[in-house]
Amino acid sequence: APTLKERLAELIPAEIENVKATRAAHGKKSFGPVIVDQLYGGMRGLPALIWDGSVLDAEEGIRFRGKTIPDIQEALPKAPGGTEPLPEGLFWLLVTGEIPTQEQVTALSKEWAARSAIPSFVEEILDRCPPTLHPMSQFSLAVTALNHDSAFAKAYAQGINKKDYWQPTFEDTMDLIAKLPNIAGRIFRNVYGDGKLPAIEADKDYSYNLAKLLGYAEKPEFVELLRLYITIHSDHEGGNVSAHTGKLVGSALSDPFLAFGASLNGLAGPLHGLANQEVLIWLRKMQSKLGENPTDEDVREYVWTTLKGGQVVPGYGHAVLRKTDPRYTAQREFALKHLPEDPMFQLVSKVYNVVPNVLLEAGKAKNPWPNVDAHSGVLLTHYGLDQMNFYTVLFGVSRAFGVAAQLIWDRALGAPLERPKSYSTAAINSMFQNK
Ligand code: AMX
Repeated sequence: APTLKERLAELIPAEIENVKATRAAHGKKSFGPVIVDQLYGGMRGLPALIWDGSVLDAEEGIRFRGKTIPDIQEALPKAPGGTEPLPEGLFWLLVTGEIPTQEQVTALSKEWAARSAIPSFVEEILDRCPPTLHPMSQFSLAVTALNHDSAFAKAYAQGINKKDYWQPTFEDTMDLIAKLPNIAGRIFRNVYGDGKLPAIEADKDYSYNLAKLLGYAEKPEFVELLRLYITIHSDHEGGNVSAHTGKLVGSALSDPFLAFGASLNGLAGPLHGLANQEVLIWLRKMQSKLGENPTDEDVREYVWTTLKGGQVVPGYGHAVLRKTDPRYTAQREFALKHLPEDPMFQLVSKVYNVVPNVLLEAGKAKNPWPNVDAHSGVLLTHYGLDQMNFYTVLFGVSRAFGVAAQLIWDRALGAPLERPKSYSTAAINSMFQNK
């Protein structure tokens, strides 16, 4: 069976032809008008990017290469004795559009374990960070610093031919993904522990090794949770802040470490990936105010207080989705299976019964339903990982999968520099003066 790189080499020429044919057939067709409000409104709904790994439907949620979350839970290879998909398989799917064999997934686990070591100067950068520096800032520093050994940057400096860009890009993205557990683990141990880190096991899967570095290898249920977590957080089409940033920065031929470092800085914002931390803080505050077992009415009032204070309810709403996020549902199912009695999970369920109605009543949010971040923190907390400001780092580890897959294809297909047109308000006013 071919390796991932061999399979890619087979797929790329046909995809280059496919894109050519698509552009020849549809290149001059219009998606409809662009209106001025979209320039002021964060470009919502503006068709502007190609992203092959996944497509998001407002009602149905995410599909990875055409497959829903339940589809991939069914189809992707599992760890021995496990029931959740291995993220290795999801990466293979994102990159090739194909479901890998168990053997191919095992080979990927081994390859990532073999590439997992980080340079000692990056360890030193992390060790010098004050524990008060947010884990996401540390994460971004370390990922950016990996650019020191970028195969792409080196090949570019040596004058690589354009048509070969994808090869060193592939090598860099494999290194990037492989090294993230050692970075995340080191941040975790430095900030919350004694800084000592166990070694990655060469014959274990990616999620097991990440769990081990965090100190959770002895909890098989937690390892399963990580497999699910990384799989469902990996990719959410191309327009979200972290994905789009990675693609944008990559379009300048910045190498994958620079591109993904930029993604992480976007993911660290409270309206995006930091929301999982925000949700837990918000729930904790609610618990301390209302006690362990609040009534629906108490929760309702608490939600109204949040809104009246000019704050958002974290974990609710979405720029594209208009229904409950299937990533929320997958986590809820995990909780129903493994921790139905957990008091925090019950609070999350209660919040789920109350918040959408309040948001509807308030009448502003276009989507009153929960997103992925409304649930993830509670699952992690259940197993003892209650260091909330670390949560977005785990989101970042998994978001690398989606960004990496697209970076490889962008270089394989010769994606150009991104450069949309901007206008000033004065220009808009003069342009439409008499119209
Ligand atoms: N609580 C309170 N108000 C909300 C809200 C929420 N959860 N979601 C949206 N609104 C408000 C907006 O702030 C906006 O108010 P404004 O008109 O005063 O500026 C109004 O409703 C309309 O916003 P929208 O069109 O529905 O949402 P959007 O596309 O502009 O933003 C999002 C989407 C996710 C940023 C927003 O719903 C939000 O702030 N949610 C809470 C934070 C969160 O959970 N983020 C994580 C999203 C998933 C992810 O990226 N990881």
